[in-house]
Amino acid sequence: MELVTGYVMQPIQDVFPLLRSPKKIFITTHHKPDGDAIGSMMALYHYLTKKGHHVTAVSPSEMPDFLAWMPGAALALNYEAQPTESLEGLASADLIICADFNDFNRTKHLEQALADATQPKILIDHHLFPKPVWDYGMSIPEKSSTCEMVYDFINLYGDNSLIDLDIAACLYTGVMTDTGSFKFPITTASVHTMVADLLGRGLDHTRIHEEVYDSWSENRMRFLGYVLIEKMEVFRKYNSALISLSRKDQNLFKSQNGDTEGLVNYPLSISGIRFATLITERSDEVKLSFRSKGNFDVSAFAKNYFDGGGHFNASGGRTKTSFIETIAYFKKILSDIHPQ
Ligand SMILES: [Mn+2]
Repeated sequence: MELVTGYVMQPIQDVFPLLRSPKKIFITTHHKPDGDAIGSMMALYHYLTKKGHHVTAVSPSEMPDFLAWMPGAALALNYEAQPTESLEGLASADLIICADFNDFNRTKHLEQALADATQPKILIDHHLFPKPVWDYGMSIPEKSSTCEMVYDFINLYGDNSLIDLDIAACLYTGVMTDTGSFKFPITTASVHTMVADLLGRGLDHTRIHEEVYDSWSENRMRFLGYVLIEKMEVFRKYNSALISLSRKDQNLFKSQNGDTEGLVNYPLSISGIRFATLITERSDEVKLSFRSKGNFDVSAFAKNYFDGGGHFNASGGRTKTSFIETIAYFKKILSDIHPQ
């Protein structure tokens, strides 16, 4: 995987001396956080609190219901609901840690405040092409998840024994969700070694699977049925499928925050489909999610056509173009590029 940045952060080990005395630490993650975002943020929250630091964890937007069970989730601030407390936490912090994103614009409304902050900034992330704005950190696209990197960070500091069941549950959630329950190619042996370590401590992984995947409302299940019957187009010629959801579609089943989570993956279960796209109409923009199997690089695709990025097999983008025009544009690109 080619990384053309020319930008070098101080290695994460250089942060350790800063953590020898109690510090005020601000941790945040990306807007519309997923399991890896909240998992890595809360694992760091528990670990650093245990080390004697004062930690403020801020999610840029509300966390989805399927993560509300996570240990300490109620201790995290939601920037959209608690902007004043969140910004106070940022202003008073000695250090800033950014987990599971590598461009301030992924935090949406926190972007400017982070850019203006003068404290040392630390990155722990596995997306491609970090912006050159962090002082210290780890940016490793070959890692399965930011949670795996937080686990590495704790071990590097020699604190493996501090991993308790709360930290383990947070870490497991992120690695499980970002690897598609351990099936994506990025699920290396080191992922399984980490999971073995967590299970060895008595982690109840079955409960976590149930909390995350078997906590749907009846409406969400019926919404999925509607989407697959009415809203999925399959383009056999291009080994591709598209799901497009207008705002009206999203309101039909009293859909909740998080109900579109994972929809983009369903078409990839159709034999022969290698590229799946979800186009979602939001109030202020149109959002696109891309997933692929095999050799089609959806990170480059998102970057080239939709102002986005992410990983080789999972990425996203956005546009200010209308929903209808976006669908037409997408179909045109599809016939131009012929994904294999
Ligand atoms: Mn991630």
